[in-house]
Amino acid sequence: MSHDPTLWYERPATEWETQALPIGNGPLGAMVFGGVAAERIQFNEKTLWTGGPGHDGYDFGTWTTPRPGAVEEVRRRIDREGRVPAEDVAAVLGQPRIGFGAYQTFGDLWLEFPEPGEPGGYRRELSLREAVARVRFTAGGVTYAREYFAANPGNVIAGRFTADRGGAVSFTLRHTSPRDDKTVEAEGDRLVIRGRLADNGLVFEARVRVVVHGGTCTDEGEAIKVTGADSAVFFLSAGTDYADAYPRYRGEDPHARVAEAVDAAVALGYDALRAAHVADHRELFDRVRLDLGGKAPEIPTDRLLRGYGAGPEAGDRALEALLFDYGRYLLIACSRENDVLPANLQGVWNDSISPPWSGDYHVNINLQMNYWPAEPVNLHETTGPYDRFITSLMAPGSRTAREMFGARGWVVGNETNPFGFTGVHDWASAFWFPEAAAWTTRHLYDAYRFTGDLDQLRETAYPVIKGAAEFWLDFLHPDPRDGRLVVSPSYSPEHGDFSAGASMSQQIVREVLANALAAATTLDVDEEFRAAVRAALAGLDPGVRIGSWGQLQEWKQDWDSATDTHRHVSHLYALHPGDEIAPGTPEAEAAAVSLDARGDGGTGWSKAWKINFWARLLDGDRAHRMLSEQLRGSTLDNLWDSHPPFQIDGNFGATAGIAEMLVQSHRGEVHVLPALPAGWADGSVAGLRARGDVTVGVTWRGGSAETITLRTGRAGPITVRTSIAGRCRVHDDGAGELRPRRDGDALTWDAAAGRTYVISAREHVSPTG
Ligand code: FUC
Repeated sequence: MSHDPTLWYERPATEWETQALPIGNGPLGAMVFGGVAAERIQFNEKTLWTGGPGHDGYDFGTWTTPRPGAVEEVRRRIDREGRVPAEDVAAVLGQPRIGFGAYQTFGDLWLEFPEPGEPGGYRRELSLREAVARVRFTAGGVTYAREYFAANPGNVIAGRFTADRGGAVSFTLRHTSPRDDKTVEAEGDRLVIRGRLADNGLVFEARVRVVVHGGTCTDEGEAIKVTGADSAVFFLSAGTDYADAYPRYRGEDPHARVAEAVDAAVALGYDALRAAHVADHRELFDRVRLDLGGKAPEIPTDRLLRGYGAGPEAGDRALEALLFDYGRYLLIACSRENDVLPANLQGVWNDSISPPWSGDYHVNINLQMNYWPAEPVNLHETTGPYDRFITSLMAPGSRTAREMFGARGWVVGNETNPFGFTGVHDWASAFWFPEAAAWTTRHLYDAYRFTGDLDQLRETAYPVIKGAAEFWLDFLHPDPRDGRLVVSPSYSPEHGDFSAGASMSQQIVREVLANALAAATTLDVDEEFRAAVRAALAGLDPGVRIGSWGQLQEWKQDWDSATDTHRHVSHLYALHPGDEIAPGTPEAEAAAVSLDARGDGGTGWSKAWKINFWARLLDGDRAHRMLSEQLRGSTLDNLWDSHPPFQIDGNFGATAGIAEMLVQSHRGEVHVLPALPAGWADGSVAGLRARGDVTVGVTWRGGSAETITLRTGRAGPITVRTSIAGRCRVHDDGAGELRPRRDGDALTWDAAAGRTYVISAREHVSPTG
């Protein structure tokens, strides 16, 4: 059966946010509208940002004048009074934000076609497997077809216009944007958009070239005019002189790069470029395949979404699987190994010069959530720009650590930009979160757990993790109440008062210290540092407490309200994304009490987080309920997640959550179908990744695994937890039938590298097992 997950619609998009369809290659993104008489292709290049060096007074968020003793003053007040309003802390430690900047649209390409007459048979679609957007309709007896893709090889966006009658392709192509700090020139088959952002002097350039078959192509003012062609194609590339290099953040003029990319695409030709693009995309996309037992009914995606929960069961399953695939598609489209910047709050897509939250990098959950699915869904390559971005924060972040906190290591606050903003601003409920640095390094260590790549751990990950841990070695504070080491000032993201030792603060610090210690031990380096980390861990307040109504406490004191439905469920960090709280423990039960109290509502990303929480609690039905809440209340017609407004983290959180329902790998075991909901009775998944360098597939029927396939990248003991452990056979493709150790639901054996092990259910087990 061919597997071609597709979003499709019967009308052109009229709204950017809810209807247009995203294509992207990492650095470049575009939104396709599919208009009949006028096609709009809004596009982006991920480094086109205002703010930073070049903007007058940019200070990286560090204090413009030293404030000796300011942090200690807040600490002392917290020691005395227990809790301090966020506004009071911001008045002492905050400062107005200068030159933070915002992610910018590059503008729109408009293609105006001669009025074709009333269209019939209109279809607009996005193939997730090919990463190609298509539009097709018939008008005046002619069938018109257009398609668009963003190729990572060659770094161009391409479009093709065809008709089934010769000479029927005519249009005028122009560029518009809300900027006046640019020029647009057309010359022959070329359009050049070039300028320097008035805000910070960043140089930007985009180029388009049009190639026609038959007909003519001429410049006309600031536009290109195609007349009477059999078919036409365009190639677009764009860039800026941004470089991910502290302190100037500037590199080469983009001109040569952009011109070469477009000329190379013209020389290669549309068909060859398209073939290279599809192959490149499918190498990543085809690694995973999910079937929830629902063949997609022939219903357009917007109607499928509206009918969700009320329509045919098969449609619901198909939509859930489509949302999962879409998360994988979007991650590939907005974060690639050759990208300069990671996926921002909107991935790479933004039609505005003042997008929500600047289209920035919020690091009190959102950027991290963007990358939650990457390892589990076998897209390690997409994490390159994330890891590099975190690493690049060390230079400005160590200055901030020194100047504001008097600490070694490095730090970043609640949100950051591409220009090393590692300090503070003065929005009281969101200005202070130095734990963010430690949290971002979670991926660096976790990637090692997935891949087992020691070189990467040694060379790239460890120094960054160590730096984040070192900061806390210097900045932890003995709590006068009990002598335990606490974070102070501590602020549970965007919620409540400042205090000492909020649960999330403690859980994150514990994790970074534990990861730094484990990494240093594995690499056999830094004895002294290891001793200091061990001592800190021994003295650290645990940050996991069960409160008076059975809940997990959000703060060290029992201040939680049972009627509070705040979207951040920060105190459950140790359950997810952390792994300190294991299912079946009293702490896990308390986490469930907290989750019940917070309810099933929230912003898009908050619902996505709750899918993951319930999956970790092994409650597949609740995880499924959260997935349906997200689909019903926080998903737009183009299946983008809505905060509201559009924010891409929820897409990635949902994809991660679905993966987490199917395969988990925490605390040293691969757990297959840990949280399968009743509604997913039959299905299969292939290509998911588990920690320990294992690739996992499973088919299930009647809610129970039939066949589990494990491909091991490395030799070593492996433990697999599955409900069929007591009635299964294990087959090794190298050595035949295997006799694993059996302990309840767990099977353990010594795996060889590069083998495939197949666990199959059988109805009767012989007494010897
Ligand atoms: C966090 C959240 C908000 C929003 C913003 C971008 O601060 O609390 O809901 O998602 O990031």
